Amino acid sequence: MNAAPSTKTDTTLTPRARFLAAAQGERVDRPPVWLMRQAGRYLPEYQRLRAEHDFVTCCTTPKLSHEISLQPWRRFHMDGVIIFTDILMPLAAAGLDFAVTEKIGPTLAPAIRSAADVARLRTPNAARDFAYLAETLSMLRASVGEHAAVIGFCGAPWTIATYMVSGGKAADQHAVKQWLLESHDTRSALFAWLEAMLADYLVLQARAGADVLQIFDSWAGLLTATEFSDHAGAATARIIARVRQVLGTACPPIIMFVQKNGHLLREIFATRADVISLDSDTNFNIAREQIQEPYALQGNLASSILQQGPVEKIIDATNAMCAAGGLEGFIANLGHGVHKETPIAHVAAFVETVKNFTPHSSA
Ligand code: 1CP
Repeated sequence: MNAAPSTKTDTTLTPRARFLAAAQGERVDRPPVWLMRQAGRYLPEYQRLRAEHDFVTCCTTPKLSHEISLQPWRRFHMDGVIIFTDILMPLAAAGLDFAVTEKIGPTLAPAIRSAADVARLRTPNAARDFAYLAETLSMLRASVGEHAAVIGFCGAPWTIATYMVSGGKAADQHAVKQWLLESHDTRSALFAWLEAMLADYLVLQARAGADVLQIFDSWAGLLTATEFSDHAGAATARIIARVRQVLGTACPPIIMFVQKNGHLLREIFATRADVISLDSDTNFNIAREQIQEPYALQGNLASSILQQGPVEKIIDATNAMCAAGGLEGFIANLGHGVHKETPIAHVAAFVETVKNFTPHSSA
């Protein structure tokens, strides 16, 4: 990708070093691998813990969130371990009532419908209100050492806003999008509040031990390219600039995820994230042609293939994905998250295939 890429193909490359090198666009021995939503409901050991503790307790108790983050890693040894929490968790510190319940999903109350509602939100004090998160991250950093990169994350303002104005999972994302686009005062007040809070939240995670940061803008793929760059992308770009300004050279690589992103690649690039996560409909070569600058990519096996299998199909599709992604600036992942019904053997096949990948695997 770079004109004269530095090459890290040494067989002693640790998983953490491999992940960081790929995120910075460098050449590595094989692609690093992890899965979005790798911790959670497809794992029986997660289900057992959740039967005993509610979701918020799992996130705010470092012993539990550390354990849940490590559950998938103990089984599969991915190159990255993502901290167990949720994009909506920081809102609990703002005085909103947040819960996750079976069948309903996440709920937030009260819903935000005006600039006056935004003015009533408490601005979290990161060091105090997210101390539990810092503790979990430093425990994870100590537990995995060089054997994995620790991934911190947040939701992007656009996606978090869709949950805040709906009081949870939106029944109709198109209606929420329209409402947010038309409600200028509420949107600008809410985005300003979210940007400040999320920048502090990411800085805290980096200082506590996150090696990489991912920003999830799951619902921004419903926007047109212009709407994205005017609103969702602009807000994320300001957060990224702020985090880099505060952390300087210690700033971890930042991965940007949008669920449906084929029409937004240039606009996502403009946020200045280090890595763009591609959905399963977008081809790596097309993405590289569109961006035309050295750039790291992540993705993009379809979560439905991982769920449905069979294993031979997963192996073939994963090898094809790695061949297209290449050894330079590519992180192997799914196009979106692991589905709850995914068999464990399928996840194992995916991770193993990437770990055994050589440029000849998909010949
Ligand atoms: O036990 C349970 O029922 C909880 C289900 C669950 C889990 C396991 C929720 C509620 N959140 C999480 C953890 C989570 N969420 C993680 C950490 C685990 C990991 O990745 O391994 C992460 C990164 C998220 C991110 C997240 N939450 C996103 C962005 C990614 C995506 O999937 O698009 C979104 C949109 C959410 C909101 C949310 N929280 C929970 C659910 C079920 C949802 C989706 C709701 C919806 O469909 O609108």
